[in-house]
Amino acid sequence: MKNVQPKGSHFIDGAYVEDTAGREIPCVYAATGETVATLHAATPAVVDQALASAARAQKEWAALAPVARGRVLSRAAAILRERNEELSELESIDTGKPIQETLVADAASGAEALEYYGGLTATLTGETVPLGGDFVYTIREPLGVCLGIGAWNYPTQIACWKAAPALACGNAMVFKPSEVTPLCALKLAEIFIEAGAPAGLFNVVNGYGDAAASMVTDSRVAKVSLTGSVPTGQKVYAAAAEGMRHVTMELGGKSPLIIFEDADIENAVSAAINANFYSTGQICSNGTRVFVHEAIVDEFTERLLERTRKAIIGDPLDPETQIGPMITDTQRQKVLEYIEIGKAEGAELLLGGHAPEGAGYYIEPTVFGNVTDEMRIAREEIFGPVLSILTFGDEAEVVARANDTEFGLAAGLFTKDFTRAHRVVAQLQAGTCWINEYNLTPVEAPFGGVKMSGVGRENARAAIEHYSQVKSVYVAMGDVAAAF
Ligand code: TXE
Repeated sequence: MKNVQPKGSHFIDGAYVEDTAGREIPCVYAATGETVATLHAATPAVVDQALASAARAQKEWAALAPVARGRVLSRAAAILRERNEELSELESIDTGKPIQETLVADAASGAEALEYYGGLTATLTGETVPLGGDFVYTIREPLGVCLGIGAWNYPTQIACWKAAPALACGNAMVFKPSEVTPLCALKLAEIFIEAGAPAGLFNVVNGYGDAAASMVTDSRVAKVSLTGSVPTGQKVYAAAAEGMRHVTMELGGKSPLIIFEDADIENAVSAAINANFYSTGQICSNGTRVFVHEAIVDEFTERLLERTRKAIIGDPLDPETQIGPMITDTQRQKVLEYIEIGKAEGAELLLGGHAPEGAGYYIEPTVFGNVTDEMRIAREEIFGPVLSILTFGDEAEVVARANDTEFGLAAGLFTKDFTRAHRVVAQLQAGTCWINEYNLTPVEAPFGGVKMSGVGRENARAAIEHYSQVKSVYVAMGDVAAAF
């Protein structure tokens, strides 16, 4: 294993920073259980240094011409692309995701976000509102210092999805990665400096939840964007409310994937595979409740099992590997418990369900049949490679059942009937829907949840609304009327 120990645990004001007084953060390679790097959680002094330098850099950054800010983002995108191979390898070590995924889905997706917002930066303007003589003009202003808090499934992508729109709007960002994937965001911080960003504009503070919590309520923080679980989202949202801070919450899901009787079965099976087994099932928008019309459920299930049996589980750094380990042993245990719950609830275990012998936090891709709506495996976010097949008879029934969840992140459907596709999508309670696809999240499209899955939107122009505020300026062209 190559040496991945960073020069310091944090990246602040343009340089690596270390404070060994902070609690240890072991970075464990999930494929072997080996500790590949040891970092230290941020102490209050480190947190203070990060916020102070971000506040300083934000003023300098916001004073630049927008086109100059955009150029820095575009350069950062180009560097991510040039280093894609090296960054993908690090991502695979940090997360355990297969290299064949990380080569196309992580630094590459981060680069797209930076390209998109790099181009958008100089187009962000206010408007003029005529009032018949007097007029109003608006100024789109940055919020200030934004705090990004990341989950462990997509450390590079999450950092870029938050940083790119934040910086485009003239903000600075302090990013707190998940404690189980502390490595990748540090590289992004290096790249921003190389791309010409002022020192302090994008700082990385590693630590546990308490380090992030201490920043959520700091008076220097104007906005908090979290990707994580619903319980953490509730805590962070409530804490941010105290100071009336802006928030974006990208939280969990239990999304439906509906396969109608006229669907193209091979495409539907491909989508179900992507919606459940990509990144070993550790994706918030996964379509884990696969509703299949009763007329085709046997054919669909047979093809799904046939194809899933061929999945290559193995070393994430082997280009042949399609399924890597879970992120941690704790997460694997949680998933194994859900598999036991599913069996006890009467679901039929059709495939997998076991943790293979040997090192690493592996778990077989698992398929349950005969799942019913009230089972916990159909109601709770498992966050692992567990697919549940539920059957349905008609459209109104499946729409009602698909919506019968506290979550609302995503939904997908397969049909050749376009009238039905649009009719059903209009009724689905989800922030992102796919027709005859699943889990594609291009930067050009807004992404985010409804109900308990979150508030705000990432990506696209929609994110600009969540990283800026509008000032209205009334301009009088005549005398002031007063009563006396
Ligand atoms: O997430 P958390 P964890 C789900 C998934 C998983 C479970 C727990 O089901 O099993 O969540 O994972 C920081 N104030 N998802 O523990 O706790 C924390 O340090 C401020 C789904 O990793 O939500 C980390 O950086 N910050 C999800 C981030 O929040 C706090 C992706 C997320 O941690 C904090 C990840 C606090 N009080 C997990 N407590 C998805 N749907 O995408 C923790 N953090």
